[in-house]
Amino acid sequence: MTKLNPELLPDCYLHRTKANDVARVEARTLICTPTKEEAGPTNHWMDPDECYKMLYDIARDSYKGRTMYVLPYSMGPVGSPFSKIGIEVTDSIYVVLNMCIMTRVGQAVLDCLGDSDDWVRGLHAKCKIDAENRWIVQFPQDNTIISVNSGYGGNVLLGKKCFALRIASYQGWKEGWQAEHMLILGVEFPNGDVKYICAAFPSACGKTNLAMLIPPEYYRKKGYKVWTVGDDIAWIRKGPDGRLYAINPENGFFGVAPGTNDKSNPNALASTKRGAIFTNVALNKDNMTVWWEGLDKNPPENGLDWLGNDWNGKTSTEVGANPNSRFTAPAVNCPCLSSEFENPNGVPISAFVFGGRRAKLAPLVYQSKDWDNGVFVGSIMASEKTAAAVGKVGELRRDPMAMLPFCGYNMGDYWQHWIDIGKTLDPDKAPKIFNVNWFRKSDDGKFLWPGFGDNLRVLEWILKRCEGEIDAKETPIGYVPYAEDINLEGIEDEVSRETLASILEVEPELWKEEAAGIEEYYAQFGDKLPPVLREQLENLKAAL
Ligand code: OXD
Ligand code: MN
Repeated sequence: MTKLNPELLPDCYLHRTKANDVARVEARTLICTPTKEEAGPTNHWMDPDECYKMLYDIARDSYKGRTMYVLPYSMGPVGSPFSKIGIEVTDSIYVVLNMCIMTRVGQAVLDCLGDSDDWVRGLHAKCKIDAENRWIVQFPQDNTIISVNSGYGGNVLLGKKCFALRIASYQGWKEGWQAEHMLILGVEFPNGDVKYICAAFPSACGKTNLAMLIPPEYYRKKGYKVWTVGDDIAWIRKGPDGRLYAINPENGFFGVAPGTNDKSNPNALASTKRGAIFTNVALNKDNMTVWWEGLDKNPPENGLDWLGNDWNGKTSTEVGANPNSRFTAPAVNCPCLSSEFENPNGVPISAFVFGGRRAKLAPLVYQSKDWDNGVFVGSIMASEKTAAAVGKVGELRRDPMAMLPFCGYNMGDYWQHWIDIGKTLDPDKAPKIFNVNWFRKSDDGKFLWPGFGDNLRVLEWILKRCEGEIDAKETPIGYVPYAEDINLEGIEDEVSRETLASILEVEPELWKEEAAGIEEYYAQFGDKLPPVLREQLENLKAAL
């Protein structure tokens, strides 16, 4: 690790992983349940006994001559009724330092745990960072995670994706709560009321930007504010008043660096100014600061690229930072961190929002007809692939609730769990469920919606719908806004009413093709597909 400029970036470090080890590896991420059916068709599976043997054979002796670190950590505020404890054993100081940012680590956790056996076992061994022997393995029934031959964030910070999503989703299923790949934000209205939204997007769809949204000037002047509770994961339970409450189990942000700048996300940038770790970005050797594509127009001339090679950002045709380079930043640094961040009882949720990257088809926003229809809307999420996971960028993949790589059990059972949760909620108290698509493009490939801070205009419509304050147009897919009901004040030059109307359009012909795609996707779940979702699909087809 390279220590960065102590004046400009106090207590900050740069770390480079091996070139073969820069992203999560889904093909090598396993859910080891006693039967393959428990893991389901969307997870990679291996027999647990066979897998333990394989992993111990790979890792045996790999700690010899190295330092072993033992990290007791809490996901969620220590002692909160939502929180869970893990212990990670690792031979990587990078893991230790990152976990100290991303989770709550230390003696208080052990004091809280006492002699309880309710903790998640995590074993990480860097071994030789051999891509052919890299495995990220969850054993949900054993509360155990084993990760070998990687030193990259999402594969080795076991509290995050492995525990807080894969193991926790399984725990939530068994215990009646939910672990979701969702940001949590609060919108403060001029009268001081704050309403909370949980939103799920596939990796690198601007989730961190939305979580830290800066209201457009027009809204700022009126007194609107947005507060960040979490940018990636939400743990959700029913509260004593019958509403759903969410906490962010993490304590920091593991954000995608490229594209993060003063305009796109000043709050995230501010969060990285102290006590942060940068992974696989470029180094400016003159002042020992960091740089990535999209930070500013001033790449270092005397730099090192993410591989550690000499790099002149002004003349080189190669990128300086890996497209999936990251910052690990303490949540407390974030200027818009919610005052409820440490609230052990979480925040009440008004709306769930699902989203994805679709150049066509999905309108800017629509509201599901009811809870079950909302579960359907989440289950059919699809997005054009990004750089956060290994694979071809741009191709479409279905990513239900953005949980495809993170659901620790059969996706069919997971959908049924959503439906069952809905049955326990009074419809007046249940969050309303929406879908958004910030990424609609014109035929010549231009984005039609400005996105970023202006997404607040859509959140405002969503929250008005939750309060029953505004009408909407019923369509075969759900309720769509009337174009005049989305506030365009301040961006009329950028987005005309006609353009807005065009991205609110529901085109039955395209949706019929989509329904055929959903049918094909659903087929793999066989009997595990909840009957409610099959019915929802039939209803959609009939309505189209
Ligand atoms: C992430 C991801 O890193 O979803 O948050 O890939
Ligand atoms: Mn994520």
